[in-house]
Amino acid sequence: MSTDHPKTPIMEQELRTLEHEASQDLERIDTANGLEEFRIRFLGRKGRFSAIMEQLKSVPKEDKPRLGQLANTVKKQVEQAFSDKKDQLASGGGPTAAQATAVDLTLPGRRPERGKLHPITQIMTEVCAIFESMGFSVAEGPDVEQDRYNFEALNIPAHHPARDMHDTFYISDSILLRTHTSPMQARIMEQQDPPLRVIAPGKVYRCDSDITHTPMFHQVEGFLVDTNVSFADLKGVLSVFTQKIFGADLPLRFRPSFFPFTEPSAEVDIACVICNGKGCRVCKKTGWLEILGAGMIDPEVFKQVGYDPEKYSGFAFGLGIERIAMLKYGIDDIRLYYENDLRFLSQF
Ligand code: 2NM
Repeated sequence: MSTDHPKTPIMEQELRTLEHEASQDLERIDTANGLEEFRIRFLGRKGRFSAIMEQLKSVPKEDKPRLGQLANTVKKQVEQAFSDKKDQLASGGGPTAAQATAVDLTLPGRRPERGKLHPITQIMTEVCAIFESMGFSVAEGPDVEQDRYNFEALNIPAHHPARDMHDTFYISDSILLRTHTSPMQARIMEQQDPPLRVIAPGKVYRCDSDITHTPMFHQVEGFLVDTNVSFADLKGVLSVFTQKIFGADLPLRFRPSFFPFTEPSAEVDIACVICNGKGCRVCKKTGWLEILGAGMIDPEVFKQVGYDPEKYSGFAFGLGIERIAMLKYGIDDIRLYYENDLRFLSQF
């Protein structure tokens, strides 16, 4: 409590002003000379503090302890600020020791998030690598194709009912988006003579959309042509492939089927990878999953590309990458692969 002695409130006011001015002055100082001037002005023998200490002698006795304490506190603060500033200038103007320790430098850094390949790209790469390990080479061709390579050369003439299976996007009467990657194989057979072992990976297009179909999807089709190629060779190659992509000793099943470009043709099933053949939601209680189509190349295709069907035989197969990815990961809606949702994609 202050008394009504005139000097007491004035001194208190003066101390507060001094504190404020000192801190403002210090902030502006950026040279050692400036700092020395500051010291003389505030803390020196004839400085502002000495003057106040002098005045302190003449305040009433009952106010002395309180004002003395206040003067001491303010002086200590100014001295501390002065010494911090001195350190700061000495360390080249960087942060003071107090400022520097305000940040915890021992905290771990923030790592940038790593991107990764799309699951379809991953499976595509894996499938190609397996066939490459069996001596197949990889050929890529145009997504926009001629009717001739997409259909005619593969034994699907105009008005053939098999065209209905393909839900084709036409660009003109004779130009279309390829509905499979086999046009590439017709192109290769037209240009090169057997023996041939080639796979054609890539995007294909069909006007179809539901939980198991998207209008664009990925296929890998492959073929092998030589003398004396048999259905047993096809079975051997496909067994190696399914074992490598789904796991060893997986039972396989060949079911008779029809494709215009192969005869005989088969659809190939693997024992359900989800329930191990017992029957579940994914295999619709059958215990089997269809994973690819295959067959012995139809002599009619050989005639179209100028091979002698009496001399050569071959097999071919085709598989959908999205379908393999769905079975491998137990995904029941194909559209999830194309929604760009990182919560989904980052799991693979
Ligand atoms: C399949 C099923 C069966 C196939 C045939 C050919 C070609 F061009 F060599 F005749 N390439 N791919 C083929 C055969 C594709 O996909 C389900």
